[in-house]
Amino acid sequence: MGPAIGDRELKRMDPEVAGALELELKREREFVNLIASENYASLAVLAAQGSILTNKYAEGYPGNRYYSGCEAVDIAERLAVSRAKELFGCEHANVQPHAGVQANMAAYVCSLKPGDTMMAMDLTCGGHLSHGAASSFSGKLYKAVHYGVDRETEMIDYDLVAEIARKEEPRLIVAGCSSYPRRLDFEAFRRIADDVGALLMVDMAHFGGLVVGGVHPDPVPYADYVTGTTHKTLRGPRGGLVLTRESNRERLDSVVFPGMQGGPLMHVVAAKAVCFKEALQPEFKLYQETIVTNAKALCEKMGSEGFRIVSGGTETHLFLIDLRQNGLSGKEAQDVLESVGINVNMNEIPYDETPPTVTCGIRIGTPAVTTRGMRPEHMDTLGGLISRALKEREKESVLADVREKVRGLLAGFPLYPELD
Ligand code: DSN
Repeated sequence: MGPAIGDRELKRMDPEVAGALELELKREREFVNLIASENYASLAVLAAQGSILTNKYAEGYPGNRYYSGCEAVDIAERLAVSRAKELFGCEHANVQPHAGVQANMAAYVCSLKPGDTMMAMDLTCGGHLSHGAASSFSGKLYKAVHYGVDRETEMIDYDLVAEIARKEEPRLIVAGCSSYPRRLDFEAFRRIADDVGALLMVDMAHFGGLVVGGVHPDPVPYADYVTGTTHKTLRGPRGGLVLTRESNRERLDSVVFPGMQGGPLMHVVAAKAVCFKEALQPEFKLYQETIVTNAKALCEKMGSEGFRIVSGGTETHLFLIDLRQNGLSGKEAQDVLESVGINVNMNEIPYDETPPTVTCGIRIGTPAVTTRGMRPEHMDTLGGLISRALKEREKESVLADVREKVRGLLAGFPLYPELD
């Protein structure tokens, strides 16, 4: 019952899918992954996620299910809930949301009626689609208003957030982002929410691991609901979770099931329990600290190479480069870097007017390379290679040389050697 990648039965029964898994393993090994939202789950997480628990229906909650035979999955879910509570120091955790958007939806349904006003970070300034973007359910069901970042500093101006809140009187304020490189001030958000009688939700999908590691402020004491994902900086299975106070427990649990979801993905819930156990180990704190020092080191290197860093730096696991002065779009930069074995993602920069399929910037994050074992000195090398590839992108000989050097760098950081 190991991870599916090594499963002989899969190769026998479905060589095409087995081939896709093998191709993905090769790709993950041969590329430097700087996509800020990705990571490499442990073999223990993969084993739980690729397990027989996928067979079980378990609508309801431990001890109170709509199916018989839930003894084993109850153990897994109770472990996941109690470990999440210990990890984040919260009163209640719901570990059933299938993903981050479902976790956000649960917090919205708990807090809002259709048509109510919610206020969140603007998409181009670092917010997420599910924070009220017009194309998302959140922008269709609720009246979404947004705050952004200051055009000069490219950081949140909390006085301006307060001013917009007083004008719009939202029922819910959302703090959280997917491409904002600075720490969030939850005390300020709480003050603003209290001032206008709003609830406060924090979406820590990106920085949940940093919170555990003590390298990002902790939202739990301030927020009514904290939502998150387990597969980014937390390095677990693809999934979501919601934390709240005991007084909101019944409401939240009934909103997730039967309100929004049917059977929970018990194999994923079990893998979340494993992820939380890993995150409770002392070395996880060091891992999170290194993610941030790596991000700072790479960001400084890119700055010293003459690239414009949005907001002038980073305090988290990610940073953004504004490429307008370099004469290429985010999409072009993403493609050039992919051609030399480096994955980043094109990303809008604050007040970007290009389509999201083009963009003026790229987002760079260090959770995955840190899992792979890289340290600040490697960020210096990597930054030099990224810079050379982008600046000399027209010269095939330079790109070939960079590609070779990327391969050489990765040789020192084997990935999933046990899966051979
Ligand atoms: N797609 C994720 C990210 O890359 O930030 C957020 O859902």
